[in-house]
This record gives sequence, structure tokens and C-alpha cells, in this order.
Amino acid sequence: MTPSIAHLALPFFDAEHRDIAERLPAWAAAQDVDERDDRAACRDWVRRLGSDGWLRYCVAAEHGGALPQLDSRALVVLRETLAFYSPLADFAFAMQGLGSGAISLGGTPAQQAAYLPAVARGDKIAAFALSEPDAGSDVAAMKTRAACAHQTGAGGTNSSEGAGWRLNGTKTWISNGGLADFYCVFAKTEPQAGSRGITAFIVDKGASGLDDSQHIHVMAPHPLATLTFTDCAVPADCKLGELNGGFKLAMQTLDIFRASVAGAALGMARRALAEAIDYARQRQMFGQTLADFQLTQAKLGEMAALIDAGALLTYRAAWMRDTNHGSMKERSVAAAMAKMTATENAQRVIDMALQMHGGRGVEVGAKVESLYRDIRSLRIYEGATEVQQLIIGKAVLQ
Ligand code: COS
Repeated sequence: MTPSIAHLALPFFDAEHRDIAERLPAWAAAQDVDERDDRAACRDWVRRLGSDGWLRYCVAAEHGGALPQLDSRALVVLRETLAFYSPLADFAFAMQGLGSGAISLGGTPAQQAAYLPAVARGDKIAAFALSEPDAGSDVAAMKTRAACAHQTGAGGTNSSEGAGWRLNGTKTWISNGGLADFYCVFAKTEPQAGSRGITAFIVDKGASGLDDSQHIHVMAPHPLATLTFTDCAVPADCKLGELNGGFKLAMQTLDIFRASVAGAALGMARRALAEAIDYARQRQMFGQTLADFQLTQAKLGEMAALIDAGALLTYRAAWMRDTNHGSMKERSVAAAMAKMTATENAQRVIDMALQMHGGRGVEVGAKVESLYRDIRSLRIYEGATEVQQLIIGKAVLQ
């Protein structure tokens, strides 16, 4: 089963995107990763994706990347293709990009040199630590606190940054938690300043005061954990981006990767449609195949149109970002529309494909059964559908 790449002929794409779409399916189909243990599988996928050059699309060329800049369309095509074969492969790929995205966008040359080439080779596993138990969609409500090290120790108010920082608080639902070699952590540096009082930090695995051992088990297993910071000491040169500029840095990172979540949803939906077509063609009932029923044809038609609707919004959002088309706000809104539509439509498509399989669809081990679980979290992470609606709605009202 291979994904069609006919849509790569659309004017949204260039030669480098078609090149990925031509080479990646054969590579992905040839990998034989044992996915029974999600953590071991993820490590294996990162190693393979790194050694065969695919992770090079997660960073810019000057840091060992494949293309001059982080390219949204390349990320979309890669995630769409990987998700068609293995949602866990897609996860492993995406987290390298998301986890290091804030360093690509806001890191100093020294930080970029220390982390990005290793991410591209698969030598360092990355993670993005934004969400908290009481601050998921409402990022500005985060409570994790970063204070200048000497300030917390002495209880004083002098805020020289030279002594480094101490982090206290909890982050949760952190993808690659417990597996990552480093975390891009967002914390309040000015608690009264709302979204204007957040700063990003790079925290290496093993930092004193960081506990990333509390794993979270989810319906589609993938590495996820709660992180606790207890007087976690972070050197001054681990501050990432501008002091109190962390909210914007997080949003800019998400703007890139939200369109790629839509790409992953498309890959899963395309796989579900392919499974449904395959099954409908061979399943006999009432003296004909399932595909001979108009009812089936109508469903397949609806599924194909739902996928295309999500696809066009996704490719538009990625193209707008890559070509700097429109204002920053328009690009954010396009990414929000893409993420919302592609993930919601994919859930519907996968549900229809499962329904078409009847009892076989709910058997553990059936591809549509695992896709049904795999797709669910995409409607939540990197901004739930309701957050995308808010972003779009606010823009429409302006
Ligand atoms: N790029 C750059 N700047 C942005 C931005 C973007 N995409 N979005 C917002 N900003 C800026 C705004 O311009 C504003 O700047 P000023 O303070 O200078 O005016 C500031 O950030 C605050 O913006 P806003 O008022 O819109 O923030 P809200 O607190 O209302 O939050 C939402 C907006 C809900 C959209 C945001 O919190 C969000 O995206 N939440 C979901 C988070 C998420 O995806 N979590 C998953 C974690 S990863 S699995």
C-alpha cells in the first residue's frame, strides 16, 4: 500500500518537495521497527531517521539541515508520508523538529551549534515543554517559575542573570518526556506580566532538580511524561531567546508545526481511505462486493473530499509560511484553519473507514483500529480544535 503523490503536482510544491515524496515511501515501507515498546521504538525511529538523513529537514542547512530554512512544506510532506506508514515514525520525526524549533528560531549561534546538528543526526532527542496541569490551552496561566539563581537563594530582589536560573514547577503531557536529551522549557520570569512575563530555557536531561521519570500512558502509546522542576539549576547561557519573550517564541514555533500536525492527520486519513478501498473491493456481501454498493461509493466519495479539503488548507498554510505570503496574522490563521480542518476531517474519515470494516474494524491489530486511536490526540495537542477556532474567530472579528 503506497500513498498517491499526485497532489505534489499542485503549484504549492517545488522540486525539493516532490523529491521527498518520491523517495520517502520506499524508505518508510522498508523499515521494520518493533513498535511494541513505544519508547524503544521511538529511539529506533530517531536513529534510523537520523542516519538516513530525514531528520535533516528539522533544521536549517547552516546547522546540518537539508534545506536553507526550516521548510513547512517539506515538514508537511514528510509527516504526511511517515504517518501513512507509522504514526510513531511521524511522532519521532515531528518531535525532533518541535523540540528544537525554539532553538532554530531564537537560539544564540552557540546554542544552535550545540544542539541543532545533533538533532539533525538523531544524536540528541528533543522535547518542547510548554503545557502544565492547569495551563494547557491558556499558556499565559503557567505557574512554573524561573528566578535568577542568587535571587532565590538569598531571597533578595537583585535580578542579575549571570548566576543562572532556578526553575520550580511542573510541566505535563510532554512528548518525549523521559526520553529526551534536552527540553525547551517555558517558565514565568515575571509572574505578574501574563504572556509578556515568560522566558524559554534549554534544560538538559540529568540537570539537578529535574525529574522526568513520571511516564503517562495514553490510548495510542507514545513517549509522554510529567516533568517536575525542584530548584532545578540552569546556567545563564541556557536562557533561550529574549528575556520575557518566551510566549511569542512558543507561538512562532507552534505556527510552523501546526501545519505539519495537519500533514500527519492527512497521512493517517489517506491510509484509512486506502484501507477502506482495499477492503471494499474484496469484501463479498449479498452477491457482490462492498464497493458495488452505491452506499459505499457515496462514503468513499465523502472521505476523499474531506481529505482534499484538509489537504488544500494544509498546503496553503505551509506555502504561505515558506513564501512569506500575507501578514504574520494571516499566516497564523491559515495554520489554525489547516490544523483544525485536517485533524477533524481525518477523525471522521478514519471513523467511516472503521465502520466500513464492520466487526473487523474494531479488532485489535486491524490498521483502522489503531488509526482510530492514533488520530484522537491530534485534535488536542499543539492547540486543541477550540484554540484554533479562537485564533480564527478573533481574526475574523478584527
Ligand atoms: N506569533 C507571534 N506572536 C504572537 C502569536 C504568534 N502566532 N500569537 C500571539 N502572539 C502575541 C500577541 O501579538 C500578543 O502580543 P502583545 O502582548 O505584544 O500584544 C501576545 O502574543 C499575547 O497574545 P494573545 O493575547 O492572543 O494571547 P492569549 O493569552 O489570548 O492566548 C492562544 C492565545 C489561546 C491562541 C494561545 O495561548 C495558544 O495558542 N494556546 C494553545 C497552546 C498550545 O498549542 N498548547 C499545546 C502545547 S504543545 S503540545
